[in-house]
Amino acid sequence: MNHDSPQALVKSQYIMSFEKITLEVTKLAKAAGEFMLAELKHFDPTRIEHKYGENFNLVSYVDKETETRLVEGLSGLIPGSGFITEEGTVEQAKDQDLVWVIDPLDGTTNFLHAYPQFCTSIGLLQGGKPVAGVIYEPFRDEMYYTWKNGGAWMNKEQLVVSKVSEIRHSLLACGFPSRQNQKTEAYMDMILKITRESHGFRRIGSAALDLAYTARGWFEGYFEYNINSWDIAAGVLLVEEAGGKVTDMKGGDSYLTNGEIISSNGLLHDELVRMIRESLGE
Ligand code: LIP
Repeated sequence: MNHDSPQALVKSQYIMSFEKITLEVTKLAKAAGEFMLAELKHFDPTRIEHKYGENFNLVSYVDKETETRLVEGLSGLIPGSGFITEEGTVEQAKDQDLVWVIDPLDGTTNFLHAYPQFCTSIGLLQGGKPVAGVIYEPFRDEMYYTWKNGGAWMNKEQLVVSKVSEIRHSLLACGFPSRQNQKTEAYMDMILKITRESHGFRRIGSAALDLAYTARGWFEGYFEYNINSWDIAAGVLLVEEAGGKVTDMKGGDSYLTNGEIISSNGLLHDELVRMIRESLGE
């Protein structure tokens, strides 16, 4: 794909194509990553805050300041666009057609422990459907970007999902919900079962990177529940544009709203959905 080939949006009044918008967003993501790395050098742990009074639900001024900077830059890219953001530093979208969905620092707990797997994740929805996405992992200086029908890219290299077609030959990723609920025991039993029937799991602590690593073929699949739209809005399009598949845990397409996601290379998706639904009794 020639990045310079303008692709005017058919039904859009915007002068920039999603391709050009995406490439502009990579510049904002890069600046956000540089800010995170600079702050990490002298981060004071006494500045860790707890959301909702929960010990495991962490945030800091780095998340909030990064979000503020991204919102300022994105507002100029598409005037009148709406925002759905993890830290709520801006009025949240109501009925705008184009909406940015932002996790300014995905992998917050990793960052606060100086564990180097975190990123910034910026998705763009049109009519509630992903049309562009950028994920930047500053420690590896790896920029993932995608736009609808434009392919999935990392530092100008086109991404393609893995060709492994059976769970028993797969490496998977998952997230563990921090809050206990009625599914937790069945979910953990399922993790144990699938661990034995695959090559194992990796739990990164960043949904956006789980999706990016699935798009680049490192993982054959990633799933999680109790996940937020801002964690996955950019990564779901990246996986689909790399040839993969994304559904909710019932095999439907409500993953941006119902807090459940299963993503994969597409080849073993049905098997993964079946195993998860059997384990959760759904
Ligand atoms: C994180 C998600 C991850 C989940 C963590 C946390 P945050 O987002 O990306 O998949 O397992 O509990 O929610 O809070 O670092 O932006």
